[in-house]
Amino acid sequence: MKRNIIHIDIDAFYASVEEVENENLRGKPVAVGGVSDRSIIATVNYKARRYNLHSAMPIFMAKSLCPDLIIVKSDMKKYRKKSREIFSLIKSYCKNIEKVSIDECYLDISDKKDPVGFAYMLKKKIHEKFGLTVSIGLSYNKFLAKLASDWRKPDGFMIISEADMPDILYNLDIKKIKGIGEKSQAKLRNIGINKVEDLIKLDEEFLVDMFGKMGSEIYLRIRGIDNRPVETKRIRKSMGVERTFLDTNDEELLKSYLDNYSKELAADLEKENRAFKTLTLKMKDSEFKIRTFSKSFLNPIKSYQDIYKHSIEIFEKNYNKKKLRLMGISASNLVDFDIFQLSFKDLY
Ligand code: TTP
Repeated sequence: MKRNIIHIDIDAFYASVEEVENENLRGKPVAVGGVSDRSIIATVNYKARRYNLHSAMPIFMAKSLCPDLIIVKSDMKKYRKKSREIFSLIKSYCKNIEKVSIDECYLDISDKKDPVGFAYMLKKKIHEKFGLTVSIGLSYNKFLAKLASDWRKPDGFMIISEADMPDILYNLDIKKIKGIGEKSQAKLRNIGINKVEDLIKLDEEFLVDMFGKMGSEIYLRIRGIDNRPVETKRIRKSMGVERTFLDTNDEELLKSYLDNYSKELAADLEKENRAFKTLTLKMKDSEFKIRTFSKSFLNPIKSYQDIYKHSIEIFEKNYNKKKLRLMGISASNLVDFDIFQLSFKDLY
């Protein structure tokens, strides 16, 4: 049976939340991030995007491109709370919801008689209650719904039907396909493959050779095929935080990022009442080479202090002084904290 799936993405999320809260910001270019020149931007509003500002850009660079830029210090607690409120409003209209990030979700609305009307109704309700605009994509699978929501940002609505699919997909640049990283893009462009219409000529084996398991996925996606269900009760196998930043080998700065990530990860674990037994540090250097290092614990951990201490330990042991452009930490081997406490108590 043909499904109807929508992907909802809040526009310039953190910046929009700040604009709604403070009317002095409206109509002006706004960035949310760290406030010092050495820090980077989390996001910018659409006004600031006109100056070519974007996420992960260092503040000093953003200021030089847009001298009138207003920088607001990010407040994760506030954005998390807002995100919970928005998702709970959406959930009151559709239970088949899969949250994929702080500001994005999929809904399976195959049971709704008027999917277009439903999508517009949701846009209106979210705007009325929170003053925020969202972009929505409607299609018959998750991959195309996400592609559609990205198409007409901000405040967009786009439908990709089966009939539209070839025109939209085949013209797409290969960089738009998830799983094709910058290195692979360069290799493909070298052999004259720039668009999906070129990529589609390659057989599955070639793609598997090039991308591993992901190759089969890419093979299907570029043909508009994606059978993944909207998973309403996704059991998370891991939780993590990662960010791209301006290439640096400044160890103090890198450690300060780990400090921030540890706080964020601890807050996420707290919210989901989880602890974990394996911590992984990921480092991507300026040549895009990724290295990961893990450490496992007999007793699960969850506090900011523990996460920070072990992240620093893994970092100090393995950092090779090369300039990094991305770093992340993730928690796996997750355990439910209540169960953990229970079994712990039972033992003593
Ligand atoms: P996105 O959905 O990627 O971006 P956005 O909502 O700001 O803008 P768009 O309208 O293009 O969707 O990210 C959601 C939030 O996550 C964003 O508001 C800030 C945060 N974020 C970071 O902190 N660092 C990053 O590098 C990115 C991409 C996002």
